[in-house]
Amino acid sequence: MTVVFTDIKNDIAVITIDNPPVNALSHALRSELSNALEGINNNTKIIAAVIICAGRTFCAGADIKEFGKPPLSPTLPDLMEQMDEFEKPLIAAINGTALGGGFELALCCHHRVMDVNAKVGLPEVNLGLIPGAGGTQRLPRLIGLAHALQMITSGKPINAEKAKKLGISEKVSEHNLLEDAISFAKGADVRRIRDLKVDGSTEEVENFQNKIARRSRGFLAPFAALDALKASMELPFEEGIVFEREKFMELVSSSHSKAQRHLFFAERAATKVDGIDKTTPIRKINHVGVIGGGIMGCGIAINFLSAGMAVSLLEISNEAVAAAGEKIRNIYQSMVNKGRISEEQMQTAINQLNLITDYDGLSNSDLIIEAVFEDLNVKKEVFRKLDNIAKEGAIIATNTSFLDINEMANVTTRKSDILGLHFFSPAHIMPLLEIVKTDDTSNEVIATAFQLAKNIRKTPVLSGVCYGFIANRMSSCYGREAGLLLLEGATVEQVDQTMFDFGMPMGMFTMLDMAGIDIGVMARAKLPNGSYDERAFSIHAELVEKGHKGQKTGAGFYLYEGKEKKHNPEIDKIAEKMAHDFGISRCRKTTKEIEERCILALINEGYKILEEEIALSASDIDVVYAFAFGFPRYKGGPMHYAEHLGLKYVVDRINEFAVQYGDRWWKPSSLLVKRAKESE
Ligand code: T1G
Repeated sequence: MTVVFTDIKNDIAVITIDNPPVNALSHALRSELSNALEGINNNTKIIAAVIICAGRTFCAGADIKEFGKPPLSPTLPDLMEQMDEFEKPLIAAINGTALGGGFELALCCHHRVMDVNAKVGLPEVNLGLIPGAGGTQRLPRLIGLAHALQMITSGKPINAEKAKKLGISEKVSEHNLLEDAISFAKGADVRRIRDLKVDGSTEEVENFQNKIARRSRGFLAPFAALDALKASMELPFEEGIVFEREKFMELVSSSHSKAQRHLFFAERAATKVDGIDKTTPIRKINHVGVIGGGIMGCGIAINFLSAGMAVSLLEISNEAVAAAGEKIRNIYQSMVNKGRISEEQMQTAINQLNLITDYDGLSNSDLIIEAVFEDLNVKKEVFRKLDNIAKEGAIIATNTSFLDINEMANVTTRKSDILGLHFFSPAHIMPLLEIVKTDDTSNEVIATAFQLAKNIRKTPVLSGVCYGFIANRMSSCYGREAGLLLLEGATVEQVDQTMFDFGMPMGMFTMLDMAGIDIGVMARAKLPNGSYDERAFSIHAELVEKGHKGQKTGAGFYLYEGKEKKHNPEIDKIAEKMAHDFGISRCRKTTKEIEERCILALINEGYKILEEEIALSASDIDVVYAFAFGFPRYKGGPMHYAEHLGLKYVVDRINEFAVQYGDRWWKPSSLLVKRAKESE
């Protein structure tokens, strides 16, 4: 299939790239573009050329699927070099998102004309890479080091207005991009970015290193990008290009980049569900009802308000609903204060909010999400009421994070319209949305939920019904091992530091103190005896009994004095007493054991979830854990990490733990054992 077309308009050549879905710079595209450029260069009747892309976007980068395979010529750097030697003015006409290699290709053109809605960016760090086709050498020459540092280490694209301000593009096209690019080409000259000097200093790079240290902790790519940007100042252009390429080749075969590329495709694969495709009807969701004005209810409402939908938020009294309104307003005001949104955007969103105290106010809602207290009977009562007042075809959802949604659906007459939409706290920030289907949820309702997730910019993953679905069910196993390790002699700080060093945003006990230890204790109190390890959560229960619920009470697994977090000696005493009561011997725990107990517990439970078909795929589980709990993306998620460790090694370690600690929990999933054999 041909993907590059050349058309001559008077004395201007128009090269159209058409390689759906995102004009990725595959080998076929590179070869055909190289041939087209050569032809135009040798055609004396042509004075200039425009490169434009068909479809929704300019080239969105190198073809990620080609990474890890033997490079085919012309490679992207070959093509860039050819474009650098192009003798006629070359104009890039940019629509959609020119990203990575696509933006680097545009930087090899002599001028750039951008559609008013277009964006440009170098997001390679999100794939564990650095720009590998000249981006780290050309961008700082064009816009200065400071802006290049920001764009390349954050990976965030910028819009046409900002790109014009920075001098990336010389024209913003409001209406007809091709015409504007052709008319620009008529008067254009040959201007090579490679000939420019970098405006900046090496100190800037060092200062920037400190600035990104915290947010890029554990990642390789952002720091490799700093080295390449430093080289852009210290080395001549050609040597800088060689330096960049060496760094790129190191990264492309690294486990970090393999893991981050895995997550890139896993996130997209999670939206593909058997039985659901473009023909599956999707319901229109213009008006959303939210029941419960607590932290979760308000966060959920903000997602829909920010996406331009009307929201009715219901609470039991005028005081309570007014307080919820205030909470939402304060969250928006802090977004304005941080410059994330404009005053006007805040007002537009808040104007869509309707505060109510009567269920009848939800009778026209297309979707109703309940976020009331986590009690099955309370939720069933809400579902009964909604069944009476909701209009036909309305979707009714629960934000429960662990309760049985089938039981909620069974009290209604519209079971196929019921599902779980499980947001993570803070709901207006955390990217993951666990879509939980019951035994009866229709494909139409599931498809509508996936579309909705896209509209509110969430990363959706489908889960079946079980206690805690995918996310919290796995977390409870990690939490179990963390609790047992305290009884066996590890300290709170040791367990948290180990998991922090592993790459988690924080340790289990810091997370529990932040979320509130009482939430888990209350949830477990409703579980049948023996369904969880009481020993592992005995310290949690003791703390809550003493009124120590975490940060909100100034004491939990740590003591809190203002922002300061301190060791809580009470924990050591409780742990010793509980260990004695349960007959658990105590000794010094190694970091290796702590890490493996916590991570292998996650992995084993992941395989059980897969076995029970609660999750559709291992990569879905990776997306859940990376996007809900911040599992280090450069490790790809627990299931990808298990492959990295080697499944045989994982099974052997689990069996060793079974010998040491019993096989109540350390029984390898049969699917894991089977996969380990296959992998051998
Ligand atoms: N290579 C291969 N496939 C790609 C791709 C790419 N670069 N980008 C997207 N796809 C596939 C994607 O998997 C999906 O496939 C379909 O296209 C639609 O994507 C040398 C080293 C452009 C903003 O990091 O950010 O250049 O699931 O669902 O939501 O320096 O795709 O349908 O089978 O995401 O509209 C740098 C990656 C590469 C950009 C569109 N580029 N892409 O978002 O659609 S590295 C990137 C995106 C590089 C050079 C280096 C987004 C998008 P399928 P989609 P979307």
